[in-house]
Amino acid sequence: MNVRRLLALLPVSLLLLIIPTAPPSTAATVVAFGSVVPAPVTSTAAAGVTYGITVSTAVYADPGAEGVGERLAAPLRRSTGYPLPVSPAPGAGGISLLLSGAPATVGAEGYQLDVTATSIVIRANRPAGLWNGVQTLHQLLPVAADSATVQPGPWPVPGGHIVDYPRFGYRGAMLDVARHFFTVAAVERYIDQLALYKVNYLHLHLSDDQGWRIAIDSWPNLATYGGSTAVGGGPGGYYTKADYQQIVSYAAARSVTVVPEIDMPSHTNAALASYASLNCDGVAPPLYTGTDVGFSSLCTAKELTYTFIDQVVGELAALTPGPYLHIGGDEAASTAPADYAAFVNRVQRIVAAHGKTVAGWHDVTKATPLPSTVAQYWGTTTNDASVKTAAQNGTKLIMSPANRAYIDMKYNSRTTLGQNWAGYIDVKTAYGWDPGAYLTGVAASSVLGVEAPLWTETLTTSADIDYMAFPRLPAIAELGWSPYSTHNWTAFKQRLGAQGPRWKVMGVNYYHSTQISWPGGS
Ligand code: IFG
Repeated sequence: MNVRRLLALLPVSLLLLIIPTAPPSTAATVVAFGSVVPAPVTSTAAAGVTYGITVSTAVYADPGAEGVGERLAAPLRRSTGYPLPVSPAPGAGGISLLLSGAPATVGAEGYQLDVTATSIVIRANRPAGLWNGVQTLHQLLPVAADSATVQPGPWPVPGGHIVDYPRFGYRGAMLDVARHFFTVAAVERYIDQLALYKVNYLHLHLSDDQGWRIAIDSWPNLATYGGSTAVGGGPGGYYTKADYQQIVSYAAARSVTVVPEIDMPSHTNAALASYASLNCDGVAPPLYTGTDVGFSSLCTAKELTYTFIDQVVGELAALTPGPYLHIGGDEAASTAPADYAAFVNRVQRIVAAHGKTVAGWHDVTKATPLPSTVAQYWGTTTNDASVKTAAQNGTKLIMSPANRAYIDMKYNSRTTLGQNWAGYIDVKTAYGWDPGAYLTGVAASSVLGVEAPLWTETLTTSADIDYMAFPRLPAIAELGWSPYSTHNWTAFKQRLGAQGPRWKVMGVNYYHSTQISWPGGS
């Protein structure tokens, strides 16, 4: 009996199972080699050359690069359906992650990427460099590679050569989990998004007037009571130590270092409400669910305050492998200036005693910063006398000017989420400045890098985070990574637009800024 007659005997339903009804095969468009954000130091496309990832493609990783290899392969297995084994290097063809042969110029975080018709090779001096090279490769994959379900191929990667390394070592994002609490999963989701743009620090604003978000064994009410609400009176929440360690290790596996912040002496109502003894008058204020700032202050005159800080900082430092512990220090309107300076000077020594480098909002330059203390600039002017003096005395800065980098600011008057006290920040504004030459009298050598703070008075969901962070966070990330010689709005907005189709596949709820042309209406 011939096949035709056999098929004719089969019920239609079974036939449909047999005949591959492949979805309309969208021949994967090859991503433009020059569309990477942040812009690499050097990037040369090999016209007409593509590498095709196939069912037989393997990842070859040098010792120490296996984790990076696995994090490259895992999402690709999900979207291609291919096995994509990670095997010890060397290997012929395939995707090689090598810790030798990189130019010395790429330093600890840079890499060299070569895509030819027969292989993809990423070379770096450190795993962090390979990780950054993998982020660039990630952006060169067809956007379908970010699909959560198996997609039909092909999987072409554009050919070319890149040598790349960062301008600044500190390329951060801050998430305020105090005004509104965000789950471990939501934070991990944000880390995945940040990593794609080579952000390497995540500053978590863990405490404020409206919430205390990290369990401290020696002061248990901080989390259980101080973490029980939020702006607007919602249920709040907090991280157990295990939760915080999960965030830290998830971040570390993606070359992101967590910077925890316990804001003090102001922005402390949640702590003061949790323990009457912390208050100068021995009376605990009620929990606070509004959005005012500057009304609270730890009791700088009480010795218990410093015992409290020592124990909180000690427990947090023990959970934090990163070098920095952020003490906040902002908006201390309810602390007399002399008391504020004495308080900050003493707290810096407590943090240092626990082996951490102090970071603080630039208000701490009103005290006497330790030589190693890092001041985070959040002003809206380009001239700040105390910051200039501190920088000239050796203080290093993280640049977060509120009218450029505060991505909780509205894009424009029509943006429903966010605030506008620092003005509107559209994409061009977020991109249009040079962190190394922003403050009068502050040399580029004083600048460690940049950070995009996302305050959450008005934000409650991951979709809200997406909307405010994208597309502005990649702009800040580019300012942190790319040479200023590549700074060009016309070129940047083209590369930024090319990210849109990938964000769509990733399910990122990004703002379709009218300053950007989004290909395919993505
Ligand atoms: N300023 C406050 C934040 C937050 C912010 C919202 C700093 C350092 C306004 N302090 O920014 O707590 O309320 O844009």
